[in-house]
Amino acid sequence: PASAAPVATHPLAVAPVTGPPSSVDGFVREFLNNLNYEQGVALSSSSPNDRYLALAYTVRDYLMARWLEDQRRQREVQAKGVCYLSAEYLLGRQLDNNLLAARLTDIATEAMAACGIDIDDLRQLEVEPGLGNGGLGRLAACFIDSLATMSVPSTGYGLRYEYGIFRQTFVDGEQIEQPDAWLTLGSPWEFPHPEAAQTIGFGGYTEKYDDEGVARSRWVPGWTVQAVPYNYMVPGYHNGRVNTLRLWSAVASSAFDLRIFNAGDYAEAVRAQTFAENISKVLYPEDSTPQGKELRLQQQYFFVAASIHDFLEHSLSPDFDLANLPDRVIFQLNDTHPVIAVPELMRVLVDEKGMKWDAAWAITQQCFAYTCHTLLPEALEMWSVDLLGRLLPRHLEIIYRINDEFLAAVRERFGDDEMRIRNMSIIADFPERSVRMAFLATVAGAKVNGVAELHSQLLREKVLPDFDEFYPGKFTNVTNGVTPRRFVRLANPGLASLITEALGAGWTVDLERLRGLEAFAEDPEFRAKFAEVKAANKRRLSDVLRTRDGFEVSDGHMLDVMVKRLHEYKRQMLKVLHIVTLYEGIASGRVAAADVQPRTFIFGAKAAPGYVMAKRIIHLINAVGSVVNADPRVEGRLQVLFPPNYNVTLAERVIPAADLSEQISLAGKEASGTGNMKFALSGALTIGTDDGANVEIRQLVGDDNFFLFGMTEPEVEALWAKGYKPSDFYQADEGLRRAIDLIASGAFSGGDRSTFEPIVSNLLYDDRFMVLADYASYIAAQARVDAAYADQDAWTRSSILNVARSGFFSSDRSIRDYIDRIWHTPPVL
Ligand code: 9GP
Repeated sequence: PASAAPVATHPLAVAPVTGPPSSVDGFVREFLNNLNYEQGVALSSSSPNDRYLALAYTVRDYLMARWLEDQRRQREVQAKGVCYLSAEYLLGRQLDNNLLAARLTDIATEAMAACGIDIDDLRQLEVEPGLGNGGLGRLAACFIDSLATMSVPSTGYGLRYEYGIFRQTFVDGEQIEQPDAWLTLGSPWEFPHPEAAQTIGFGGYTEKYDDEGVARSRWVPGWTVQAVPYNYMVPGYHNGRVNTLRLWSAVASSAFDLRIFNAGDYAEAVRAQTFAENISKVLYPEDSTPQGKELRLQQQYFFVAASIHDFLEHSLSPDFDLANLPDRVIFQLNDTHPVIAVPELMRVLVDEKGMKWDAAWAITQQCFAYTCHTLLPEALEMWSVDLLGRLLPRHLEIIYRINDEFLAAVRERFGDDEMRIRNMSIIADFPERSVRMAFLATVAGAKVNGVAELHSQLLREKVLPDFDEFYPGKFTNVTNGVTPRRFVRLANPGLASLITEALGAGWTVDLERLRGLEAFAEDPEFRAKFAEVKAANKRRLSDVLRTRDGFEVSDGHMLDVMVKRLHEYKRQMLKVLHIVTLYEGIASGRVAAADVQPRTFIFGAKAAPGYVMAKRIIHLINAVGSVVNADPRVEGRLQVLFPPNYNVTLAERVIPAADLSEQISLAGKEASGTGNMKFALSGALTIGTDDGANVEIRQLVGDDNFFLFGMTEPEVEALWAKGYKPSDFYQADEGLRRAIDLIASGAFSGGDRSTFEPIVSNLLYDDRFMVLADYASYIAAQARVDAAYADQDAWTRSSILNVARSGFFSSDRSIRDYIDRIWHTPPVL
């Protein structure tokens, strides 16, 4: 492995920081060089993919000197930095982001034009790396963007899944999952470093031994896998900084068994190789089977162990005293997925570096911090002791000891309160003996944070109350944020220009400046321009959906958008009931189509492959769409569109076009949401519950510019306590009855009543997420939306105020909060 000591001794060892000349001619030269020497083709015979790759290489070349310089500086300065450990990074396309960061967009566009190439055609070729499921992965991508833009020394660590989140298609309205082979044509943005591979152990046993009179433990793994790092550039915006994202790929320690191969058993010969490489094969494999669970734990340990070793070997000077580790690094645990890093660091410090347990534990407790992203109990991971002991026997011993000492401290403080001890134990006894990873993270972390004010409060009060009492000051909040570079500058260029015209440049890195737009909300000329930007964004979306999916978006409709993972708690069902209610009114003749506000409803959502109810809801949305869109009685005034395979690239088109943002989870269930922030920053008005970051959005944009509905979290609790009977709500509300009856009648399933029966009975007799209880309030809020939309000018004013007051939701502000409250890692300028 490369030594941490600076090696660049010759003055030309690092290219000049300025990089290649920033001129159109310079860019063309560099591009043609890459086409010829990297792709091995002439411009005249190059394929579009050759050109895309050569363009990407050229952008890389411009960033390279900065990147190398930053790596050198980070080694030299030895400042405290952040290692962000995350199982997901939902990056989106890289080309535009990197052009923007390096101020190359115009030059590259002109240079391509000079070569007879439309840069837009190349943009479309990029396959986004879908290395995440949803909000959590996209948040990680926003955070590394902000860290680079704010010049904070940091590395993002994660997994390089060969197949990202599945590609969703619909067959007869039902979700079908296809593998996402994002690497087929090669990714020009990654730099593999097989020479820096780490060896990661699994299985085996532990043993005690005598080390010159000191009793010690060690782990003897049963098998190993190689972790090969792939580096990605993470350029800061216009600041000349480039941080690193390092994703690990699994490779077998020995390729295959030549003896078995020669004997003709080809499958057996490569068995070990396949087994090892499965570790980074697919994002979050289905974990409803025991094999799936084991693979997931393997993934988690694989990437955090590789990351910790990588940091210790490559980022510290050779004579570094590990006692000072907390002065050099904070490992941020993004949810429970990387928490196995805690016993791994302990094992390295105690078993490999020979440190005393207490000293190692004191260090470990300062080197980790934990972000919790959920309130759903099923999302707080637990690993069975049986599995953990088999896969990571030494880590299990370490966890037991951490737990013993922790519980002893609890006893000392609270006496032998067995109930409390059982509630706080890192090891749970029921339903099977298992390790509660969120508890381990809380005990080990210097700080624990939730991701919105309400979430952090509920985390303290409901999920981990005993811990909050035991560790005063440990819990804090950092409200999520989103990067304005990708979600305003790139996704919404029309709005970005309008803002710059009004406020000058600078807002892209100081989003609170958007406040300055408040005054413009009162200016009719500005409102007209703003409305034109929205109209243009709708046309852009319409073009995309036409080419991508063959959809025709009707003109003059309100765009009512719900895009997010499909989960019952997010309540896409409530949206469906609203649509069915509107449709039923028209179909029954009680409401004249002409009296209905024309709306296009856009859905985007993937359901976890094993989540049967979520997949049924997808089927229902498509079925409702087919019927509503085709019914002449509707006169085209309602339209339901569900483009498949919602991803970052599509989000960048859908969000800027939206009029109405649906954030309708049951209060107390959505930790934060980040889509809600992107919509508000694009001028969509929110219809939402008092949940997650909606609360803060509403407080900032004001009640007049937000459509609030539904129960509050305490009201939800009170209704549960009283006894919730969804069928009572069904009986009591005629509109609700009609909507549910229409679904139950088979109206959306060709007369077959059984197709959606499970959804109907789930709503009537279970309804864990209280869809029926919030229905009336939701319908009333939608009527307020219609009334407000009727006055287009007033709507535009509200829309401008949403943008003006959402500057708080920049991920730069989140990172500043992390630095102040948790990391204490000042920028290195
Ligand atoms: O469900 C939360 C979502 O509300 C939040 O915005 C996002 C980022 O903090 O994390 C999601 N959580 C997960 O994906 C799993 O815990």
